[in-house]
Amino acid sequence: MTSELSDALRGLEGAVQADLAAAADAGALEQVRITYLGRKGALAGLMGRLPSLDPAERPAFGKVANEVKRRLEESFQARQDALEAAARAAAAATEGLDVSLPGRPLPVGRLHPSTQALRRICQIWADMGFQVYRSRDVETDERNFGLLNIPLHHPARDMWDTFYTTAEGILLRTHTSPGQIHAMREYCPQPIRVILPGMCYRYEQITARSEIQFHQVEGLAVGRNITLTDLKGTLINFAHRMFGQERRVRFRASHFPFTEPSAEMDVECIICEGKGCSICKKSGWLEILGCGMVHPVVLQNGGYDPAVFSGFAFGMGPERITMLRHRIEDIRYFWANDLRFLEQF
Ligand code: FA5
Repeated sequence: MTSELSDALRGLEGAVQADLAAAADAGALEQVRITYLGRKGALAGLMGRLPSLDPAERPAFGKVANEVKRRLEESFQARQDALEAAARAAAAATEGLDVSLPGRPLPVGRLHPSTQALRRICQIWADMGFQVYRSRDVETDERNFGLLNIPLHHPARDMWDTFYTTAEGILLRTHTSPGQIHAMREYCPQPIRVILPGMCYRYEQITARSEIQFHQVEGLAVGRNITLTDLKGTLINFAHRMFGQERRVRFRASHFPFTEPSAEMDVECIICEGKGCSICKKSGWLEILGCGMVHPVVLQNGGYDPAVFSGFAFGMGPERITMLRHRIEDIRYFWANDLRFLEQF
């Protein structure tokens, strides 16, 4: 009985191996599994005959049957792996990789509108030979005011409401003009052509037009024979490149303690084309910067002999310029960190 069953097991094993080798796809393989290894398959049928054996013969038969079962399952798994690998290789050879499917879009960030304006301004001045000069945000009272010809208790200080620190004589710069002194003292007696972009701070009432923190871009040119004509020609060139070649500009006399003479520069209103609207207060003009010839006292404080050297300087506010270009009615949007605003640029 035992040898008959053992022979049957060996015969079954041979048949399974032959059928596995012949199975050419997943369907045929599944058929082999059901026929031989399934719950009602041939192997289960043979093992079901175990109870009919003499009890003494059962352990030996059970051992052989389990070994056969394990070998068949391994063979089945190996054949399945081989068929799957072959199917993948065939698909890769015939179908290739489909790169035409659209990818999943990634959210892309963008530059802050102030950064965009700063880069545009720096680019235009770079084309005219002005290098960027970085100067500190935390300044001494002397450089922010004194060396710029604004002595202590001078009424001109009222033009710049100031954040003072608890350290005596140390403040947050109210404008980028103290950078003029740093640049002059570093480069003297060489000629200078720099722009100084950076953040300024003023202890002011926050309104739609005024923030307590805003950017300025200062400009400074020092050399021999620099005249008011150079100042005007350079700034007109800048305005035309920034706002359009056909845009009219004008200079109005003004006062800054560190320039003499001083002026403010207006561009024709870009909203109403000079006709007069609420943005330009019916004047047709918009102020974009303050400027002037560097005061002899400031030249001297920078180390230059005003009898030999002259220069011009200017200071503009990129946020105000951006507001004009994009008709932004409130400066507070710039630092409010609201994506609905930022995503428009
Ligand atoms: C000055 O700060 C001078 N230092 C400019 C200057 C430099 C004149 C060199 C001559 C020579 P003013 O205070 O006008 O000037 O400021 C210059 C620009 O900074 C303004 O035209 C405006 O664009 C911007 N600005 C001033 N205050 C604020 C504010 N509170 N919020 C936003 N922008 C401001």
